[in-house]
Amino acid sequence: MPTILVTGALGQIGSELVPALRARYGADNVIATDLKVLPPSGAAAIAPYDHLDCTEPHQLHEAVRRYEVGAIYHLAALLSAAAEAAPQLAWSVNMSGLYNVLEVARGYGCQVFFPSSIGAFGPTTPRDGTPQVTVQRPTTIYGVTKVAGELLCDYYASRFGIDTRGLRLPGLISYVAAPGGGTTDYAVEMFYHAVRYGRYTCFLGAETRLDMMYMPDAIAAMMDLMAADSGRLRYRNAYNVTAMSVTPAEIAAAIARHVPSFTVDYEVDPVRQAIADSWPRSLDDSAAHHDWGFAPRYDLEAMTADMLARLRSKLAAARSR
Ligand code: NAD
Ligand code: AKB
Repeated sequence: MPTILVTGALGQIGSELVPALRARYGADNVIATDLKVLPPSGAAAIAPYDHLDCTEPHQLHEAVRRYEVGAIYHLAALLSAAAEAAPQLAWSVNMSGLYNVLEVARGYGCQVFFPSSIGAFGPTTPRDGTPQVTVQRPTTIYGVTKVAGELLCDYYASRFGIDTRGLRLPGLISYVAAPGGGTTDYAVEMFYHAVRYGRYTCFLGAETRLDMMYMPDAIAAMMDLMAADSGRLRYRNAYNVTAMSVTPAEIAAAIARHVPSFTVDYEVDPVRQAIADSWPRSLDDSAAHHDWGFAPRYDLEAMTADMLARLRSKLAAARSR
């Protein structure tokens, strides 16, 4: 069993991916790393944990050498809204970080997982049933780094034989860790606010339709793709995946079936609305179903019931401490 290294492990995805990888492959075989420096007690709680800045190549080389890493899940990045607020930093973290990961993978023969995004598409992409192979001319710096990242993974696979694998993830909804500056964060916030306050002010318009997925399906997809038979994988840049295509109004209505007094009003943030309006409304993920058996379990109703139950117990436990 080769050791697995996760970058950006303290974020929304890493907080659930690391425990899932450790449950499957053993705690000592999964090294969590992030830019954040944790106090000794925090680092001990999620050991093995190391501080690692993916823009510093020597730190990556040292970690991969020391732990004899065979696979890297490279999660460290700035998300769409955060990237738009700091485009130069986004280029550095998202592009230099990935380049450094691919170079160290080339040197040590590591497998690499790269999370692309629906943000890799743009306003000239077909917005409904967005094909696996189509126009990709995003208008955000986040999208530019995701398309370039996809192409770089493709290049390292064909030129150097590196086993790169990727997903074009939709907005992810989860209850363990807060999202980190994305356009789809509204969906997570809506659940928290429904449980805490019974009301929410949404920064996207009510009818803004985007793809979403519940985190357990996303974690399963990442791990299944990495374990898939490499001979079946036609795409080394990233596979379209989705579980639902929904609007804020539809999520609000699903929550209201469990929290009847829940209300939502809308104060549109023009920056994030423009980003959302440039993204697909629904992806065609048939290539992922065909090539490696992608099969999400949660639709909007199942996700809403589970999310509300989990959030209620999480918030109750926090109150009783
Ligand atoms: P996040 O913002 O929650 O976490 C990112 C983590 O990266 C943070 O813990 C941060 O401290 C760390 N980080 C930032 N700069 C770093 C650096 N220089 N070196 C090392 N670590 C650094 O993000 P997330 O939601 O967990 O997303 C992880 C990946 O998945 C990103 O590439 C993102 O683009 C992609 N993705 C996420 C979603 C989603 O909805 N969450 C959807 C599509 C794609
Ligand atoms: C974001 O909104 O930036 C992310 C994503 C879909 O890539 N959640």
